[in-house]
Amino acid sequence: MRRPRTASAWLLAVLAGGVLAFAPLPRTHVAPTQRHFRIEASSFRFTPSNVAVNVGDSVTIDLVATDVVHGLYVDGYDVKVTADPGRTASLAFVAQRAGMFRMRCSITCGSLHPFMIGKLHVGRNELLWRAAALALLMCVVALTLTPLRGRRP
Ligand SMILES: [Cu+2]
Repeated sequence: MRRPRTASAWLLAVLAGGVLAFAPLPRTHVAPTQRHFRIEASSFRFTPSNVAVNVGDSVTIDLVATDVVHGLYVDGYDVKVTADPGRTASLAFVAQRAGMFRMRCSITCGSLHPFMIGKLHVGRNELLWRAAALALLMCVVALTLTPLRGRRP
């Protein structure tokens, strides 16, 4: 039979897990700013392929096509730009939605075109921090509630 102390410890662990997974995080106030990126598009990659901004930032991306015509389409924001070879084309938008969004080439540029993908990170990665906190909680629960081998029940 399980002791009441163990049962209440499990209940506490489940409640703490619920709070970590679903409680709204405190807002860290970061003043919106202008963010300017230069992204080189070549077959079949964006350089840099990851850009990170904060929610509310005004984002300008200068897309430079180095070999053939390339485009850049940001999923979730529905904005795109096309750059001719050797030319730079600019795209501007305000990053109002938090999350991770794919940047895809919008021009069929060759056989590996579908793999020409980058990422736009807007705001902090809450999912990652919640997952890390839950993993830490599970480790603490496992260490404190699992009886040690040889210990009498
Ligand atoms: Cu392409």
